Amino acid sequence: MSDHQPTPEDNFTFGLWTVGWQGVNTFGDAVRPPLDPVEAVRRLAELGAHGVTFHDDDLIPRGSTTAERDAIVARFTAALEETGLTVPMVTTNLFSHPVFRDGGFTSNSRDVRRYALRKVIRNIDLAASLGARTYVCWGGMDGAESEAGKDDHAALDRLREAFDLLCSYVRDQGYDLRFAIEPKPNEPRGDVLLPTVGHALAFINSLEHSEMVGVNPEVGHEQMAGLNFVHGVAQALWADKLFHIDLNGQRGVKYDQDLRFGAGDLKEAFFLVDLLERAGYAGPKHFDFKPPRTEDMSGVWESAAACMRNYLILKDKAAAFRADPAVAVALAEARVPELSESTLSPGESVADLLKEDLDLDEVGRRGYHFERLDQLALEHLLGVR
Ligand code: GLT
Ligand code: MN
Ligand code: MN
Repeated sequence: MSDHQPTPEDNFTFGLWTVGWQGVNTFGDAVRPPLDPVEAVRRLAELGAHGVTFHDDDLIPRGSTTAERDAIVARFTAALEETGLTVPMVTTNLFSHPVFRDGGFTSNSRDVRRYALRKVIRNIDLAASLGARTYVCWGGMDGAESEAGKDDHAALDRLREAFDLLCSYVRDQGYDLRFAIEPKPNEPRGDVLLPTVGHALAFINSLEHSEMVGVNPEVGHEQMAGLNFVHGVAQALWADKLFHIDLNGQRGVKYDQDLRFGAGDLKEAFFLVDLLERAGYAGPKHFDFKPPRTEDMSGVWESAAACMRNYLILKDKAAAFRADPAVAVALAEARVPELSESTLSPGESVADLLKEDLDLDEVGRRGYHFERLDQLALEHLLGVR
């Protein structure tokens, strides 16, 4: 039985903007002091994390000179070397500055779109130099409050143009880097482009180098749209597109809560961990949460540690569920393994299919006993089995 203490082998990662969130929101001022990225690196390493991620502006304040930038990167790199923490993913801030008020890659202003691309390209160079393998693109400002001001067809064309250009840049440089699109239905825009995993997957198929682009689904973002996150992740895995994942918690259809992982919909968190572990997902398990404004810095670190601990607890619970003989019986009674059999046997034809008949009365009476299975899952989660 593990003690649920994370180690770097667990591949847990955190954004600088998560533990560094000062708590500024629409209604409230900052409640916590700025967090030095080097302090974040040291504390995350002490807690057992594997890596740290950042937006360009999280590490290098806007307006820094080249000399200042170099000094910041050197100091940060030294902290990484000292602690062994890695940088598996990097992303770009295309949302805070007023120029991005109508988006980055899809702003109606062509000069803003060109600036957004330059900002990403410069940060891709830094990402590659730090050994990052994934570059996340969250286009939170790429959207609209009114259909009147946005030509969606043109916006999708511009989005495709941006990804085609970024993919060819990465190829030309010979970087070992893939992109992961992060969907979100709304916030900060009234409606965001590519609002769900499904929209993103369909868009990716239209790209010139679609093999270089996957998704970075976030628990709360699908749940904000009332969707089942586990189903979204399952489809991303099925499409071989789960390049990265943002783990956090959300309670229902409301603003983006970014609770610590495990808070919010605990049962969906259980089935998510079950899915990721059984699928052998080997990418970073990245926590994108916001420690609530009620917390001081000690509460921030407690909250970060709890994200990892909850994942490991759920991993044990899910493994125990799968190993339970009563679950094996219930799965068989629920005909779950039967879904993995192809519907037509090899060599069978449509003619063979048409020959058959089904006793509708008898098969219509068949119960599936999913309640038994679900209750077994719940009892494992509740710790009574
Ligand atoms: C922002 C957003 C997150 C994204 C980050 C990546 S920034 O905090 O709410 O979901 O993952 O740009
Ligand atoms: Mn979020
Ligand atoms: Mn996120």
